[in-house]
Amino acid sequence: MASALSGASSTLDSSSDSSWNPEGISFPKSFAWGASTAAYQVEGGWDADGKGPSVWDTFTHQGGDRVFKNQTGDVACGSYALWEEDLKCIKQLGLTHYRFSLSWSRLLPDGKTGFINQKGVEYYDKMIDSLLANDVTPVVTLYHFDLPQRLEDQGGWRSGATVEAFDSYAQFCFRTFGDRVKLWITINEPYVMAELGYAEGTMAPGIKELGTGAYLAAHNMIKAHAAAWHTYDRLFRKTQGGLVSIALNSDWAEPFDPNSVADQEAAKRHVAFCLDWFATPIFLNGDYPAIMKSQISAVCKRQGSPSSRLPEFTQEEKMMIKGTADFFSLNYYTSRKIKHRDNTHSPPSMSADKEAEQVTDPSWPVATGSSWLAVVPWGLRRLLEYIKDTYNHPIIYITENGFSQSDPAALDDTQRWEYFRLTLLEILKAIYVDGVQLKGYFVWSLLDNFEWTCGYRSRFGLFHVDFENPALPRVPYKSAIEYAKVIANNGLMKSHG
Ligand code: PNW
Repeated sequence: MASALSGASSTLDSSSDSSWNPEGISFPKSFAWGASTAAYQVEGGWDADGKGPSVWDTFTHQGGDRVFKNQTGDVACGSYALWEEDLKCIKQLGLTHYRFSLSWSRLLPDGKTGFINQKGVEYYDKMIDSLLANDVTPVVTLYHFDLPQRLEDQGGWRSGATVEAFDSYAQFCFRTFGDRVKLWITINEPYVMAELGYAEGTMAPGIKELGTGAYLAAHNMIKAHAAAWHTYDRLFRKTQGGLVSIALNSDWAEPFDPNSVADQEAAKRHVAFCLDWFATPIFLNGDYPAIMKSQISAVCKRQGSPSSRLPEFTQEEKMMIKGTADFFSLNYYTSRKIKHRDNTHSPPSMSADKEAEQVTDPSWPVATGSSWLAVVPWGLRRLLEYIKDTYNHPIIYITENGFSQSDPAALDDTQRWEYFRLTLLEILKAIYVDGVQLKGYFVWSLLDNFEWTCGYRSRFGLFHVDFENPALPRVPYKSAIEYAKVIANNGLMKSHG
């Protein structure tokens, strides 16, 4: 093992204090140890008991080779019927927290509160109650990519009507489950939904509007998040005492040539166009990052357009959006090296607006199940420090981090556990050297599941799921067994040899 990764460890540990070895040091008291899933990726039961269709049901049923082998989440891990099996996995790991998402159209089949599907409420009641009975804290995402199809039919995230529908849905969920759920995430990864769902169109709903779709969808998602936060604040915070945030994903970015000012600026833009796009308005000032506003309007001018393709918030909206998160929820997977790229002659798109080109360092290992996932544990530490410095030292939870294997995947995933171990070491440095207020770490994912356009080819689970076997048995990978030890110990054991 050491030999396979020795190169990786040295290039991956670029910290100045690599002599300080935090192995054997405990994580802070009450550190949250979690795993995450999302409804469409695990539940199956796509039309069971009155569930309405979501955009992912439509997208996968349309075929067209947009998903690996035209696979669907119709059955997935069968968690809608097999919740008890998932609970066994959660208990076997000894998780303190479990993050899952509610299927909006299972609760509200047409997306609106006029008709409530009681069977959906019962399913999530059962999950929440049994988690609490086993001392596991539920962390609930309201919306994880699976917009009700009925709302998409009315414009989806390109329409202001979805902002209102989301706020009503959130209010319904807070009222129904908030007596027991104290940690809420409104929207998962608005960046991914906006860019891949509404601009590039590679994910559901498959809208291809390069240059405008992502900005418009993100604009409405930010407003929807803020509205839901205010609804919680106004109607539920006093009685329920919970916290509400939004899960933001980001790469860490390093300049390709550390001595090039152009590359340094491009690396900043890479993070700005992903993380700060949402975090600046929500955590700081209600408005988009200055670097994004100036960059996009400059590019638009060059393209002969007098106005920017980036929408503007009104003064009132800025006041409404500012300060609407009670903690920072970060999903981290990978890092990139970034070069400045002149895009004067490219057609409008967000990637052209950004004028940055991504390069992966060939010395970084890549997760076998996802070509985009270069394994860069120290990038997480840098990103955490950036968040601490930029967003006023917030409380942070890493609500997703993981490494995929490709199907078929061996239960002995020693190499993957090494990636987790290196990541946990970087987290210890972030906490104890950098003073980041990091309160929890959630592995993506509890189970191998439907990995969006990669279908079942890309396995992120701590538990292997045999999708060929109708019983969908869950079996722990070695990583699950090692993670359970870390949780029991509240820290890594000193490695031997
Ligand atoms: C996250 N990309 O999504 C999601 O929150 C999970 O649902 C997903 O399974 C997990 O990461 C692993 O991919 C992403 O294309 C989707 O770069 C796409 C990308 C990154 C993250």
